[in-house]
Amino acid sequence: MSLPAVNLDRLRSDLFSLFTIGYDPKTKGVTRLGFTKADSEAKKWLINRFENEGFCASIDHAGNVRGRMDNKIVNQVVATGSHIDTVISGGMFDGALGVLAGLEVMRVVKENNIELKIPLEVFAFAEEEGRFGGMMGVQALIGELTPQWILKAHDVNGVMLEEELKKAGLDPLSVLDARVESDYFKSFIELHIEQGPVLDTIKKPIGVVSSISGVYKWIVRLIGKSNHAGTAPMNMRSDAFMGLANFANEIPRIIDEEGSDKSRLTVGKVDLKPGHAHTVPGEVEFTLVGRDVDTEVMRALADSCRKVLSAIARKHKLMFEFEQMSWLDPQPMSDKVISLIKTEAQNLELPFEIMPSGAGHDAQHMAKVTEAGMIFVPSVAGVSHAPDEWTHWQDIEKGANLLLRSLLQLAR
Ligand code: HGY
Ligand code: MN
Ligand code: MN
Repeated sequence: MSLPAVNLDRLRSDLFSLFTIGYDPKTKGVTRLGFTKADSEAKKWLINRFENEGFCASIDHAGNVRGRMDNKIVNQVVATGSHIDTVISGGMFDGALGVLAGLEVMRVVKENNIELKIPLEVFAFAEEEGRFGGMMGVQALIGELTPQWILKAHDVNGVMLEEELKKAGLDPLSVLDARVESDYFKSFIELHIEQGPVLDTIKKPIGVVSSISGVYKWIVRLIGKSNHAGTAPMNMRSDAFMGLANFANEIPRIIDEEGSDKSRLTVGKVDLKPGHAHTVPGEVEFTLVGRDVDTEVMRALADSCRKVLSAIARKHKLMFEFEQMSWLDPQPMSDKVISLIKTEAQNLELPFEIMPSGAGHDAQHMAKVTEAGMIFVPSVAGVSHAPDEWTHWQDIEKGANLLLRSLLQLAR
């Protein structure tokens, strides 16, 4: 009897229809930032998809969408899933693949009448992309959030999380009620695109993730003095842009001296104030995201960034301040789940690569409360967080079948 397999057409059709929510024909990308209208619309769409297939779905107090085959009360599940919020102008697959592959696994279990000892649950974790810092949905589930963080959290434009939660119909402090019992999760596997160039370069269809990089996110401010661009002599300026430019030039040296080949420092958003061509910028606010697979290296990077920014502020007669929006530690995946995924890949005769993840994922939080693993599929040219993020359908089918087999191993 042939083992069950996913139906790629169904998965592809779900991916395409979700992609239309928040799609921008100008950029060809999709924007569904956490707790925006597009994000809420996507959650409603997903709940409908579960229900149209005869499954049960709900939104919890933290905005996580949770799908089950029935609404029987259970005290333990095998979980899978990812996120459906996106970055600005993102691609079709980041997060969505893991959630919709989980839905497809449920359809295959149902149509093949597969008996499961432990029920499956599919999650679309809320706000994974860290609009407010961190990965709020999964951190709420595992009980990592505090009332202080919830009430203080804001995005890079100063929009308060509290306000956005209320607009999405959620009570900010009830977010803490989303926490589940620590033994609720028997195990967790997340299918995700690699978002990097490794698998595409070595031409392997599957990555089995060994560990997930840590990530910290700062909002940095350098405050100098606005002044006339024509009259202010160059040596009498407190020019915030020159401070940032000086820091940008220091990044390669910081990584060389304190980092590893897995270290990343990224300035992704810059606001120059007052932002007029004839005015020396008196202030700059920018995001700084640091990453590495080793906590000590992450700390060394952060310390060095702080020291270099202080020195640059003195040199350019600027004030330096920063706010740490989040610090997520690197996390190893479970050896047991890694070897299970490897065995199922061998059974499917899929070549695979054991590899770390440079991107952060919900799995790095699930790994704190249960045995967690991740399956990667290749990103064409390693591109992600951009409209031209792409993964070939054959690879999607292979990754989804490996997810199916691995979950069945855990749930049967
Ligand atoms: O940015 C990341 O690492 C992930 O996509 N949230
Ligand atoms: Mn993701
Ligand atoms: Mn992402």
